[in-house]
Amino acid sequence: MSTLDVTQLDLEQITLPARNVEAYLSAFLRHRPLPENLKRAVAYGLLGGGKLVRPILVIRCCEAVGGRPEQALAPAAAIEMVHAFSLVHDDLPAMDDDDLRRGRPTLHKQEGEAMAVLAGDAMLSLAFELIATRMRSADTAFAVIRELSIGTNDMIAGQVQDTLPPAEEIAEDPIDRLELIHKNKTGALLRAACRMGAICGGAAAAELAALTRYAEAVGLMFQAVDDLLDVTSTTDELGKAAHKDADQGKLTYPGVLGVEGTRDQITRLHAKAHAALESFDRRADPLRELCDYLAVRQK
Ligand code: GRG
Repeated sequence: MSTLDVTQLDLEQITLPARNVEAYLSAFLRHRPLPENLKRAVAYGLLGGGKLVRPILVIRCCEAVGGRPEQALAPAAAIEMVHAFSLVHDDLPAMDDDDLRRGRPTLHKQEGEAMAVLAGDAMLSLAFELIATRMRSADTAFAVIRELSIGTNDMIAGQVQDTLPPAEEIAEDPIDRLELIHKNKTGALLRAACRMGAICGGAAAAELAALTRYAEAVGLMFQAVDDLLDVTSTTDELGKAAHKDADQGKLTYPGVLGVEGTRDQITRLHAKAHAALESFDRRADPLRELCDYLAVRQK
């Protein structure tokens, strides 16, 4: 994997669905009556600068099982709202206390703490409103809401395990503990994204199971890369504070496995994600390429 060169990947092609999702979110916000200052805050936290990895996964998983991208657009937009909510709340002084996100001031720095709390709250509930009001099939909407609510709650559990560890020890071995936290904090939403997309595309049980395996490997890999970048990149390159994990005494892949060990782990997880897609045809190629990109991303 380390031989893979990010400049050889067709990023335009891989991220194609992202622009539709941004346009969809922007139109949804424009038409949804809300106080103007709340709308501005939600738009600031939600649009412009994110990689839109989760919505891309939703749409590409839908396509991998034979669905059309439009079938997955509302769920794709919804999961980006949940993700944006988590970032806005994570940046608050009561949590990570960050000033910089996506290369600009965090929402609470821009609009104040109260508005950041409320905008995060609004994004979370607007996500579910979007699915419930925009999806044609009530059965699919129900299944998608099930996945997104479970994913969101597992992500919150992961945040608690990471930042407010429960009194009972969640795992003895540091690598088990690390994987449990990241499976929840980062992995749960990526897993929900893949499952939501697969459901929208009408996946068979075996396809859903395979895409879940893909998502779980990509989820851990995503975090291992994130931990590595925190150590190896600058704040300017990342658009958010670098070297924060070690400063906060967080359990990280480089902290447990070292930098080289983390690179090996990324290679293993990358192979695992590809193996999960073995039974899929060319319609899963965008998922293969996305996995390649996520292994070598620089921000
Ligand atoms: C506050 C409920 C609550 C949860 C917070 C998202 C999160 C959980 C914490 C943020 C810190 C962190 C390192 C989370 C792991 C997930 C992660 C790497 C998020 C960043 O996602 P990207 O890289 O962000 O997809 P962009 O900016 O591209 O959208």
